Amino acid sequence: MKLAIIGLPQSGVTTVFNALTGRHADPHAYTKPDELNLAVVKVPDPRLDFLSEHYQPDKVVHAAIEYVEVPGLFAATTGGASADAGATATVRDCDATVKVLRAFHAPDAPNPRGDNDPVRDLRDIDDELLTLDLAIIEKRVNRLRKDIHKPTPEQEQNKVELAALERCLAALEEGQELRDVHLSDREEKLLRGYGFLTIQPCIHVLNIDESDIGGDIVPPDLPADRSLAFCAELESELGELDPDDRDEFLQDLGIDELARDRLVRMSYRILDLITFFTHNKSEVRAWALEKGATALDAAETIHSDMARGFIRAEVVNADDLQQDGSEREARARGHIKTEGRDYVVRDGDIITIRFNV
Ligand SMILES: Nc1nc2c(ncn2[C@@H]2O[C@H](COP(=O)(O)OP(=O)(O)O)[C@@H](O)[C@H]2O)c(=O)[nH]1
Ligand SMILES: [Mg+2]
Repeated sequence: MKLAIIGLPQSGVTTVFNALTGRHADPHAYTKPDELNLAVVKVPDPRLDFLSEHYQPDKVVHAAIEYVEVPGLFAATTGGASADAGATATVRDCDATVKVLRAFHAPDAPNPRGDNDPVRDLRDIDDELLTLDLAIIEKRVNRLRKDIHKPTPEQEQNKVELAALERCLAALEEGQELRDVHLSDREEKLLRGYGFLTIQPCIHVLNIDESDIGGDIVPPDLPADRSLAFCAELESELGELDPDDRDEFLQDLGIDELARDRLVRMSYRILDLITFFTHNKSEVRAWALEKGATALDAAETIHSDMARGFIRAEVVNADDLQQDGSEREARARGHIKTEGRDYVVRDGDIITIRFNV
């Protein structure tokens, strides 16, 4: 799963990236589209600590979420060049977007728009994303309208696609995002390849001044369950501290949890992900999986061979195992189950796939 970090120039996109990764990408360097900042961020999970204690493996591997910084998408908003196709394609390829909105003051790095107005900035970002989707759909709809009467093997499918795209087109022309257009499973599959930008779930990051930490600062126009406020510059410095020293700092600053961890948890939630675990002698590992996925999907996530040769899954939930204290006790209480390929995985399941290839 991959999220694109985007925002207007000088809103702190690079600094948010640094806060996420503890990396030191130079905020002043121009990043070319072919040299994108890409980060793999661990998903914190207290159950992994228990499992590591319990199984004593050589290695513990966290689930991970990827973030890619996509600069230059909205330079035109502040008088620069319009978005290049490469940058847009990178965002299309992602599963969700993180929109950075400027709410900090910095005399040595003034807001190119003069004043801070995160709600205005979000509106401009969304308008631009909508325009990019509109351009693709208009082109495709015009093509299909011309060709739809030709009796080709794809004619039936094209009719379904055209009908869906026409609904999307009408919605965009009304200023509605594609996220809010109802699509059937078939339509959704047919349109997936276009990578529409306004269909992606998104998170709003309000990049605030250090002095505003802890304040009630998120404007009411932003959806509270998909918005975070933090000071990216401070958080990027916190990321560099030794974890042992960090907690005291955080307390003094009134910060409950690192922005990185908050953002990863929110990413998990908006992408509708759960975690399952695997273990063997050498490794305990957490994996991200879409909610509603089956044991077979879990097997596929680990290795395609496991899915191909799937026989059964042995499953115990980490919470049960922790309460029961041992495998033996978990078995006695019926908490270790044998499941088939269609079993719907629950968050926290420890899964052992039996397979044969
Ligand atoms: N005071 C303050 N300055 C920041 C913050 N975040 C970014 N900056 C500064 O704002 C400028 C633009 O940040 P940058 O991350 O390069 O923005 P980008 O153009 O969106 O990638 C830089 O000079 C940063 O040091 C912040 O939270 N507080
Ligand atoms: Mg930048």
